[in-house]
Amino acid sequence: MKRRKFLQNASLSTLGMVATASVIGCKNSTENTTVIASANTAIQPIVIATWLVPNATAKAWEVLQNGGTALDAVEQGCMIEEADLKNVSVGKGGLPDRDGNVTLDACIMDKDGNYGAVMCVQNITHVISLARKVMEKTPHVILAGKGAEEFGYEQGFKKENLLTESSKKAWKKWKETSQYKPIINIENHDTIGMLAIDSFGDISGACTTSGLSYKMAGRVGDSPIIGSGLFIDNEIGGATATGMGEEVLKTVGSFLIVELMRQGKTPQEACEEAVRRVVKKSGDRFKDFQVGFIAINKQGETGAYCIHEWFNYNVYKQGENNNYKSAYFNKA
Ligand code: SD4
Repeated sequence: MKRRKFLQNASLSTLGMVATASVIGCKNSTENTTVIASANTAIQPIVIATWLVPNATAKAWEVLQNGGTALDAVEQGCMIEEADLKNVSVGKGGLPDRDGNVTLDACIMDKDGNYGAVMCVQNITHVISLARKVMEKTPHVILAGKGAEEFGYEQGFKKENLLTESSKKAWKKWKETSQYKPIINIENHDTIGMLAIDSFGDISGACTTSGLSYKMAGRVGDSPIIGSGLFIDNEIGGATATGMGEEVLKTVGSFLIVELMRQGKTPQEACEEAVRRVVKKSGDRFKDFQVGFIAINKQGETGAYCIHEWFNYNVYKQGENNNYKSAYFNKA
């Protein structure tokens, strides 16, 4: 696992409509109303993504700066990681399952609550785009395995070998002992979950992964599952997850976070509650796995929380691309 460089956890929950706050004190009421109205419509675009993914958030930001939608931003941002051979948890170069096959999961969700996902896909790098095609070009929301792959080729996706020499080498080494045990943060955890607000104030999200390394053939995690790996409600906000998918699935973590925000919690409070829920359900097992969540609300406030130290995330806002260390549960 590469060493990660980050800033200390800033109080991101205080972000948002700075312009609005600064005009509330205006004396002249007519002027005041006008200014507040325009300040409220001056939406600040923002991108947030799991782990140290500055190139991905930069790409998404570029899309937003060019007037693009949050949906385009999260798709194009995620594609950067899918093509990056150094990221062994996403796309091409991802670590394979225990049989040596790289299988990818992805999902995407737009401002209207539309959702598309693919799971257990081999030989296609940009599964986030394939998930978008499922959302936009089929009457379905999920395609799996061979069917998803065939649909991809029909849509013009290229057939590629996703297993790089170095991932093959790592798999062969793993095969010498073949012991599957999740190791907190040392196991590959670079799944990208990305949330964005565009200049129209609309929210979209995307999540793409090769899943847990050396998983059983056919295993699917939380990342492509609506409400677990990702959830967006354009009226409220969005959330996405990384870490041990089985545990996220059991708590439907991302949906939970959005619902907690609907009930008035800040993104930070909602992420913390979701992590506590995961921990509580797991009994003592939480000591052996990591789960991390990030969230954003309609006002552009963000939150992040994880079980164990060393989860981090990138935020691009107001022209600055920063990586932050997440607050965490297990202080033991
Ligand atoms: C999974 N949640 O398949 C994914 C793995 C992950 O960073 O997040 N890795 O369970």
